[in-house]
Amino acid sequence: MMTKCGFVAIIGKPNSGKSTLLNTILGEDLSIVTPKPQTTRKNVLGIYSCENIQIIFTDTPGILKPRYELQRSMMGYVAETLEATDLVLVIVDAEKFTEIGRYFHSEVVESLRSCGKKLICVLNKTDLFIDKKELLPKISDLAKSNLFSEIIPISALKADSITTLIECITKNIPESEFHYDDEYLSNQSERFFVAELIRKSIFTLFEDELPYSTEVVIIAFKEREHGKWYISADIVIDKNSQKRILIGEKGNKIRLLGAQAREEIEKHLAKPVYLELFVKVRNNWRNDKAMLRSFGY
Ligand SMILES: Nc1nc2c(ncn2[C@@H]2O[C@H](COP(=O)(O)OP(=O)(O)OP(=O)(O)O)[C@@H](O)[C@H]2O)c(=O)[nH]1
Ligand SMILES: [Mg+2]
Repeated sequence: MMTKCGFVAIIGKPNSGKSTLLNTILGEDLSIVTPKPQTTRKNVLGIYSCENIQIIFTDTPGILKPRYELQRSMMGYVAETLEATDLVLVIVDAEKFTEIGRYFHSEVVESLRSCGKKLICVLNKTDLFIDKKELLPKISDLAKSNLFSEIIPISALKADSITTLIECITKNIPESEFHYDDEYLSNQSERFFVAELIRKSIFTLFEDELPYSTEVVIIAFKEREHGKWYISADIVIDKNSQKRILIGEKGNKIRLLGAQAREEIEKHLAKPVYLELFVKVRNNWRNDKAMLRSFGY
């Protein structure tokens, strides 16, 4: 049987719904989603296999102008992904989009134009429009930009037009053997996904700067045949003053965080888990290259 297999990058601005789209396509909460921008910090690989088609998606951090070293390496992931891909999905938030020049910085438009890859524009969040006619001027502006070979309106959240998108991707990937066994959903470790789930709980429980100045490092990950798996993690913050907020009155906040994260992790691993969290202060880690390297950036 003829098989097709290709690498597809998912790029776009923060909060446009890249991770939601990946999860909807895979039917699994693989990449963390929160209402806050800049949730995704590292690439997340997700493998879709169906009959004779395999699509290897890379979800990337949202495109932004870097202010920290951390954000600079986040943008490094986007650039790297663009190089090693067969096809690029550019996710555009239909609610925020009016015209291309206002939506994307001109540098972004130029690098899209010169990247030499086929670009498919995915106009997301169409569920927010009761009158779909309001999408027409947006689609026509996107078409006028001459950047995209196709423009596909979808709702990642409501799983609207996902089949159309998959068909369009399938047309644009090469004939090839599968790269991965069709049972794999990702090639990334459980440790990575567990750290992401703890980060997700931090993003949902805390406001303002705190989620952005926090990193999670898995210290121990012990799988057990019988009984609970043991996982311990450091929550790294960049100022001593954040400790009080993270821990809360008599430890109520960190307990809540632990309980919420443990629930998510148990769901993900389908195993009972004992989770221990430690708070560590690493001053200004977001601008410390050596520290960032040790965190895997
Ligand atoms: N109404 C609506 N909301 C959506 C849709 N897709 C995503 N969202 C919401 O948009 C927010 C951001 O979604 P994410 O998937 O985390 O966005 P992202 O592009 O991965 O964001 P970063 O990782 O920060 O770059 C979440 O609150 C989602 O529920 C959609 O199709 N419709
Ligand atoms: Mg994301």
